[in-house]
Amino acid sequence: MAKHEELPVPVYSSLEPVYGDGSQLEEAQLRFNTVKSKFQETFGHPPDVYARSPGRVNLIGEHIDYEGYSVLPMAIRQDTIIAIRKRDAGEDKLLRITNVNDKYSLCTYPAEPNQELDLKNHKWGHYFVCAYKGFYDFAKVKGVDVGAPVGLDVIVDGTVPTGSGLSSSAAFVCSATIAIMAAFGVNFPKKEIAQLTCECERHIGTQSGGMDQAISVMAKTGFAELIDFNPIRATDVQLPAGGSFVIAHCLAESQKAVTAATNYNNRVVECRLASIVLGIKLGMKPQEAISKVKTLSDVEGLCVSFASSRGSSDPVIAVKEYLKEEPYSAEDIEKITEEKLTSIFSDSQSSLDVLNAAKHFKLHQRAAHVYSEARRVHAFKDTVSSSDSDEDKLKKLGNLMNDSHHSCSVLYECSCPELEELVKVCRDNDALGARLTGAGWGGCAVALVKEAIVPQFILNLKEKFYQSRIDKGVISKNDLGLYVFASKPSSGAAVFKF
Ligand code: NG1
Repeated sequence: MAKHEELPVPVYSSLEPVYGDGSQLEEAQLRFNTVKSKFQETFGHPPDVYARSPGRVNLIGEHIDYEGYSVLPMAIRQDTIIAIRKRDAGEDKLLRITNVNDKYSLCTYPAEPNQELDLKNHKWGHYFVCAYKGFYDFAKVKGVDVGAPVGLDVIVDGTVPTGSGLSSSAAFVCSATIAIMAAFGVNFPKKEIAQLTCECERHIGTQSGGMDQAISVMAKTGFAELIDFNPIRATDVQLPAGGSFVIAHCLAESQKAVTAATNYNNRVVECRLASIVLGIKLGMKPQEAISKVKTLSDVEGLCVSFASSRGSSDPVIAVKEYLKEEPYSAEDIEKITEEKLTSIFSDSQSSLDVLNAAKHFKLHQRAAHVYSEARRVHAFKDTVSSSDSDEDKLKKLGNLMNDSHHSCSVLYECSCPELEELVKVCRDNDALGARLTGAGWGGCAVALVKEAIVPQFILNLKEKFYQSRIDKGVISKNDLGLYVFASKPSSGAAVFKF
């Protein structure tokens, strides 16, 4: 039997295979009905086809996907639905993108796959254009003739909260890419779509690692997935019985695309610099390191060899030896690389933006986080498949999540005061472990909680974290269910043709 990542995205004629037969189905039916009638009302035609792709919560493995390391997320039930119609050749050649939520106004773009996105003027519709550009690039590479560009009518309905670290952007980009593919009558193996959608999202200007798109496309109901990269692969992970993951928003929004130069992309650049410096310190010629070393995983072998001379297999030993704890200035690094940083990154405008904005670079801390977090992912997977009792497994998983948070907060500095407060409230209220999830700098925390105490745990969070915010008018009491909820592993992307 073909592995599931080798299969194409499933095409269904009813909602049940994705939404089950309970209250989730009812809710989904309502959403699809609204999408269909709004489509007809706006564009004067029904849609040809629908796609949906879910958000995700990352259980462990933060900020290491772009360094080539495995991560361990699960899909959540919140998703993005897209309805699409390919316009006839005689109609306007425009991409018209609207949303069920009036907060997002109609966006119009030319049906031109080579258009440049105006990244300084960020619009929600840009994410659809990322998918559109990526689809044409991919079709070209695959040698698939999809004909001359035609207009597309599109309606979007998303339930993944934005800026929350639950990957609303990947749910949107994946759903859009799959909807476009379905409108053009093509489908590809899921692992290829996972790769393609990751490249799509880079058109928005973040140097995205690929985890979110991979899980959104390849998720399976009932399983978390260990996602490996180069090549992309998903391995089912059955979580121990008796535990539940509660997702809670700290109510600080993390605007990843807008803050890329100082936050997300900054860390990608720091990791690259750390890996080049490590490569040079461990014997590579500066020129060779600059041209060959892209990620910390590229120099892990050298670090491990060094560590073995000290009786260890931990690459962090090399980090401690060769990267100073004090922040590096650009000049400090240039003395080692013998080349200007602006020249090393000359082919990437978003990296040059990082260099422009950065005062200094914390190479030691970032590398120590990445190597230690990569190990925690495997410890998590090994714990799940060990012969320990479920109770012991849950305890160990909780501890790994706590260690991960500490590393994100102290070494990677991607937390914020609201997340710190929320994680503490989770732990003070009997979570086995709690950590920020996703890129951080706002957004959600995920807590591992014994299933039996979930309702009480959520009530405690309401009282200890959310009530004061409700009183201040930050959120309304009625919306609380959007900000704190328990989540089970849900299914991945799908196409619907009714
Ligand atoms: P968020 O911002 O939570 O969707 C981002 C990246 C991931 C990964 C995490 C950090 C995108 C689309 N996603 O996730 O690839 O690097 O941060 O682990 O950029």
